[in-house]
Amino acid sequence: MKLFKNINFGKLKEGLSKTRDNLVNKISETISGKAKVDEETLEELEEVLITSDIGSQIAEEIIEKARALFKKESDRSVDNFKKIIKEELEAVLSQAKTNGEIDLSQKPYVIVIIGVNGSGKTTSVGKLAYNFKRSGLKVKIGSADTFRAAANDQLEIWANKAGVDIISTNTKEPSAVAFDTIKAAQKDGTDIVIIDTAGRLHTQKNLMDELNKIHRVINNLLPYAPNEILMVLDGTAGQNAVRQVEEFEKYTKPTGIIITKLDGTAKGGVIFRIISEKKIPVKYIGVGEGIEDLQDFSPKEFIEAMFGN
Ligand SMILES: Nc1nc2c(ncn2[C@@H]2O[C@H](COP(=O)(O)OP(=O)(O)OP(=O)(O)O)[C@@H](O)[C@H]2O)c(=O)[nH]1
Ligand SMILES: [Mg+2]
Repeated sequence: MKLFKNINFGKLKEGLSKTRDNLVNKISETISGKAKVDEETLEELEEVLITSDIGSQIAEEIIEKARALFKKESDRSVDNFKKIIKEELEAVLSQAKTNGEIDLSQKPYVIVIIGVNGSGKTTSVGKLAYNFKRSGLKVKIGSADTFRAAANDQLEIWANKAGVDIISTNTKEPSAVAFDTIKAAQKDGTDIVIIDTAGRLHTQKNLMDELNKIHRVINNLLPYAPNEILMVLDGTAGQNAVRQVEEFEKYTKPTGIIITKLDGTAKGGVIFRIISEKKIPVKYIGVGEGIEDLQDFSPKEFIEAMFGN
């Protein structure tokens, strides 16, 4: 079946306004008033792109492409250049696209949420649960952040808001919580299990190993699971977000990414680098703190929202 469809274009556009200032408006400023995009302008544009978080590799590729297409004088219009940039950026975002399907032929479908401290994991679990529930699915959340004392209370608030069950255990063992959640899900025919985990840094080896233990326990119960390991990245972290994925990949294999806090940051351009360098699909984006503020990610709509006036 199809995943939920939650794209509020206005909210997306509003959320991306600072990223737009940082990227699109700077491009416009560089080329405005010019009749044609000449070599000097292309070099200026390359600099703008490089300093905008999309990464130097993508910046260079775009400029090369423009140069190649600008063989004819008549092609070098400002509008044409904008069109090229839009197409190229959309192509970058489409490099790791999913069809948005989830396979519920085997239930429960299990999603494990991972990431560094404070990236927005628990909030995203709440928002995801809400969206799945709204699509008519039976959802259960596993509170496997046994590290932080208040974590369970925070997740419980989200579970209540979303109107879904939450499983927490008194034990201090995250994998035991995952075990209990899946057992409970099997018993009552739950469609989707979402496991929240504690924030961790790659330098905390015991915590990184613990992630694998959670996966093992899930996989022992359900040989096809976990279906998804979603890594949550804080969009305001800019280039650091790419590094976080690289470090986590040494221990586990994220199948998808959620980028949070894209509202209000100027660093949203990092999404281009993450996709082009890591080739991991961005599944959802967070554009606010509210329960409705998780959107599924669509390259086309993201680009339209970013370039829209
Ligand atoms: N503006 C904005 N804030 C967000 C978004 N997602 C999460 N936050 C905020 O980020 C902060 C941290 O969110 P949490 O969900 O607690 O992060 P976490 O990854 O679970 O944190 P730990 O469990 O401590 O590692 C909270 O204040 C959230 O409200 C988002 O998309 N936009
Ligand atoms: Mg948390």
